[in-house]
Amino acid sequence: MEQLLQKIDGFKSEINNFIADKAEDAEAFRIKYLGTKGLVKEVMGEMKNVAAEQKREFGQRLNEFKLFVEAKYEELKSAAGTEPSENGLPKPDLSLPGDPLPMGSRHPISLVRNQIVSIFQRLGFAVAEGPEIEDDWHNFTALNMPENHTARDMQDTFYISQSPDWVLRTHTSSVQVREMEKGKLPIRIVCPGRVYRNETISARAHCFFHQVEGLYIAENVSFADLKQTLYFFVQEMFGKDFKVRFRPSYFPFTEPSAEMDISCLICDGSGCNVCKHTGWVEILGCGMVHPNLLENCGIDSKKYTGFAFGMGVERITMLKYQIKDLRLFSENDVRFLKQFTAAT
Ligand code: 2NL
Repeated sequence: MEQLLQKIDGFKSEINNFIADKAEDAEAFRIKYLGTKGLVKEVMGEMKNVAAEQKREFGQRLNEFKLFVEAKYEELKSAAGTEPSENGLPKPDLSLPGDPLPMGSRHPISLVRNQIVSIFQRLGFAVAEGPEIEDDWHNFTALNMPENHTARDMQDTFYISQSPDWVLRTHTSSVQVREMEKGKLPIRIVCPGRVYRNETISARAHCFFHQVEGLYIAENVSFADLKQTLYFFVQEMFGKDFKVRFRPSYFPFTEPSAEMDISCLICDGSGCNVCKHTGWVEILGCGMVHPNLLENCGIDSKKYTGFAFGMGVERITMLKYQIKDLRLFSENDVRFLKQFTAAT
């Protein structure tokens, strides 16, 4: 029996040194030591050759050995990662946690556009969207900018080379024209979207940017309604600690027209680079819808009046987050993009 026990101890050190890199190695171990023709079965078979008075002790030692081999097998299996499956490939361990996916964040332009849109939604404005490739009528002519109108020169336009009648829209006013043409009144909409202008790319200009335009047409809509709507908007957007002013301006689609400024949020009106030492920053353009536009779209300009406004989302985002270069918005540098987190 002594000899047998020594043999078992020899196997123990062999077993201890067994290494399984793959699931197949653990399986080879199982076959070699725990299989029907394996070593454990073999030494168990020695029982019959052991003297009767030693059977009890030998049995105990054998049992210990079996447990030792089984424990080692479990260890090798988990070290090799997986149990072998019928097709020989490692079985996936479904209890393991998944690979972590890095959390993305919304683009700052999307965040601010959503914020602008939701402020107007709370005032009862619906959202309207339309095509980015527009015909001349919806982008220019209907908006009081007929062929040869000087305002067309103000915006360098991308024309579709196959047809001079098609352009990349230069503003989302074209979407509002489409809504007016439907003839369902009153109209109270905001139109967010991407627009295109043929500009040389720099810190302050890009060949595409984003706008939110708004339009309200009903009976008896006045300039006072316009002012109050926009007061509400800037207060919701920027807080309440600043001054607001309207300056007379010109747009072909509105009469009268105005631009809205707020006192500079950076220097509180005392003068800095952001406000170019004027104390004021321009936020948006607006005005009363020109009667020609209403008539162009089949709306009775004697019965209905309306106001409209338009703002650049990049401009508002730059003010809000003090971003100095427009190009950051389209370069997709994650070091820039991951700094923006918000619920919307
Ligand atoms: C600006 C100024 C403006 C409008 C857009 C508009 C649209 C229709 C009728 C009348 Cl359908 N007006 N839009 C009006 C005034 C200003 O945008 O600076 N945008 C970035």
